[in-house]
Amino acid sequence: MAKINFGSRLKKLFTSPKWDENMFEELEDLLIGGDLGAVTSMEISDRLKERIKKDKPGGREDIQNMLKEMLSEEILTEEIIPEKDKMNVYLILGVNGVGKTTTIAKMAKYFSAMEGITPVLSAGDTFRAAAIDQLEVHGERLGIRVVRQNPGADPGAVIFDTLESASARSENLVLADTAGRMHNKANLIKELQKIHKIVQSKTQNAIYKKLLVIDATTGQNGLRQAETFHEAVGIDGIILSKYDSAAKGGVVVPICKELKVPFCFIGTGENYESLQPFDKDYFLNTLLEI
Ligand SMILES: Nc1nc2c(ncn2[C@@H]2O[C@H](COP(=O)(O)OP(=O)(O)OP(=O)(O)O)[C@@H](O)[C@H]2O)c(=O)[nH]1
Ligand SMILES: [Mg+2]
Repeated sequence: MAKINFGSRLKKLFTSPKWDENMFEELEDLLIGGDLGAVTSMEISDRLKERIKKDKPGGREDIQNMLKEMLSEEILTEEIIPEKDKMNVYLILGVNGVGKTTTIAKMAKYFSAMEGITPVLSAGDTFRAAAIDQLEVHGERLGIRVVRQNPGADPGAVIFDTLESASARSENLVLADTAGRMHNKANLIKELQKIHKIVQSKTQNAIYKKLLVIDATTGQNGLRQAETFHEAVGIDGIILSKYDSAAKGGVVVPICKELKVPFCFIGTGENYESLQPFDKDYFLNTLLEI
């Protein structure tokens, strides 16, 4: 979308004096432009039309709230809380640049504040030397141990090592980084499937989750990323990153609708504190400028 925000445009549309056929056509276009996808946009627009006929809203705010309610019904969320008495392993996935490594650091800080949870970071992105260093810097700043090997090492082996040493040290939360880039997409998928197999074989008594990071600013592409990763290894939860940079993120709705995978965290900035459990109210109020 161009410069004006999705939420502002919706507000302007709902302020119009007549809620006629034209408005719903424009609404559908706006929703598509807001990354809700063609099918969802049409459905939502039709449902809102019915609802307006039936419930006779008093004005713009009423319609905004009707839309919010409809979108809220489509969004799945789940709070992720590690279990103290078990080994918890979270494999963080996503294409390059979405915010995986930063999110791991934020999660480490977030979870280490919970009583009885001791995180350890696993430098599973061995594809780039800088990725290992980046994780190590976060670990140093946060005072959290990082398990690493040399660049080019087998990521599965790094994560395997992390699990072994974490068990020996009574650390109970492994946050594992992964590469978002390989020579090509098929390679990336194959590599992830390999890592997944290793972790799975090693975590029969652990709580193992594969969490995908989606960048809020990438638009419809986010749905394709989610489909690809879900098909390759199965995703247990999604983290929406960079929700601070623009009022974009409509893609959350078609992702939930299509894949039935819940959103668990929302990232709203570059510092360690900018991570919260995914709250639908916050998400939708920001998206719709309510
Ligand atoms: N504004 C904003 N920036 C973020 C957020 N999360 C991450 N970033 C920034 O996004 C950039 C990429 O973050 P990384 O954590 O390195 O992303 P990555 O997915 O690990 O990237 P690769 O390892 O290259 O695949 C960095 O400049 C981060 O500071 C967020 O929630 N908000
Ligand atoms: Mg990274």
